[in-house]
Amino acid sequence: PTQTTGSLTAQPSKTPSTVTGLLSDMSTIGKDVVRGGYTRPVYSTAELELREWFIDEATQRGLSVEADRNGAIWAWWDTAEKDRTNALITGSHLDSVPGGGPFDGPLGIASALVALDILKSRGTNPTRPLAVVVFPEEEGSRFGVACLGSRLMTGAIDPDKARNLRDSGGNTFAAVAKANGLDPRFVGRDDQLLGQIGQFVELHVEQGRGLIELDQPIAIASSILGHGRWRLRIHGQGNHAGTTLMAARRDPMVAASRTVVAIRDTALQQAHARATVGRLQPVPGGTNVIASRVDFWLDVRHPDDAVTAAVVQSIHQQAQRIAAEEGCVVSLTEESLSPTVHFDTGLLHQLQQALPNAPILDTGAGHDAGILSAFVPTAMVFVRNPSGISHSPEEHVLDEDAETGAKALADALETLLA
Ligand code: HGY
Ligand code: MN
Ligand code: MN
Ligand code: MN
Repeated sequence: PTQTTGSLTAQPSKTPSTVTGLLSDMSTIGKDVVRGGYTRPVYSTAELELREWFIDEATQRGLSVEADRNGAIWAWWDTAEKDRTNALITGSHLDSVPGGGPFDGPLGIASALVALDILKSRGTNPTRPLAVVVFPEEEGSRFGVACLGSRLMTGAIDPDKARNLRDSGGNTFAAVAKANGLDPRFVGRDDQLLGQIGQFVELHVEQGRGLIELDQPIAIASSILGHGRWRLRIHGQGNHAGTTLMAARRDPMVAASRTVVAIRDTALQQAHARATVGRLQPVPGGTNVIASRVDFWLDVRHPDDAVTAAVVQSIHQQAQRIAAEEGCVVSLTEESLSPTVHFDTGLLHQLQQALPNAPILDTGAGHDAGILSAFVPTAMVFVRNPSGISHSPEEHVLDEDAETGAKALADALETLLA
């Protein structure tokens, strides 16, 4: 693991950075000229470049930077005694969805660095250690499982299942992790690290319209909607587009398309349900080729985990009926499942003391904080997104709201340190 030592107070005074300044440093890394926005899959050149940038920023601040067995990076502001118990952790992720916005993840990392700068400028001398963490593969865009890094650290995913996850090029997580300095034999639950964490607070861009409607710059999170991912695979008969009569076809693309509409119709029947197919891959994928197989992924979310299960079961039954009508065969495989998360009420009340004007909002977006909340008291702070759009180049945060968010995070951390 990358290891540097030092203490924040011993550093040459660095002009306190701004969130917008740090974000603009990152803004040239991983631009996607085809999709627009940013494409920064875990362990891609772009994400590795962002990791290096983060390590440099943290080292400049005198933080002790370490990588853990699962590929997360921890930048520690240690106490003089170097005793790492009951640590106060903040952080987020640097990886993105394909064509994502510049704030989903990086806003939390930049705000964490600025919040530590603010604490230092206030002369804070922490009685307990702080750390900024960068979790890998939060989006699950490369290996298919969201929050892979925090799931590994907490034991929320079987290490063997993780090692064998494959990216679209067929590379296993084990091989890619090994190529990036990890020993895949040792990925998995990290009791030592978990034992050091007292509380975790993640700042994140809001990925909805809550703060627009409330006309507020920041909010405290109450809960995260339960959500899961399933792969639907429909086998048909591949053939030539020109020589195969329509009546003789068993076209999985037709079965998949009918199923996608059935998915939308099923979700519309359940208040608060959200069901999405954002990724669909015909095989072999030629313009003049009837596909032999179509893979597509289902993302279902609902506050009640039992409703999520019922929606998925109904979709599976409809997919089987549709596939049979089209002379095809369908299989459904669960890839990841996250129950609805209610954040720690004690920690939420402490944040309310620090941020008395901040409303309380729930979210439909998953986060590493959601995974950690099953193991340590966890909270989230959201920053207004005037577009109300995320997982898109249209995601946005106003400069003044970005700085307000970092100050709010500093106030929250200071309250928790007291
Ligand atoms: O998918 C999500 O909700 C998160 O952005 N990973
Ligand atoms: Mn995110
Ligand atoms: Mn995201
Ligand atoms: Mn031909």
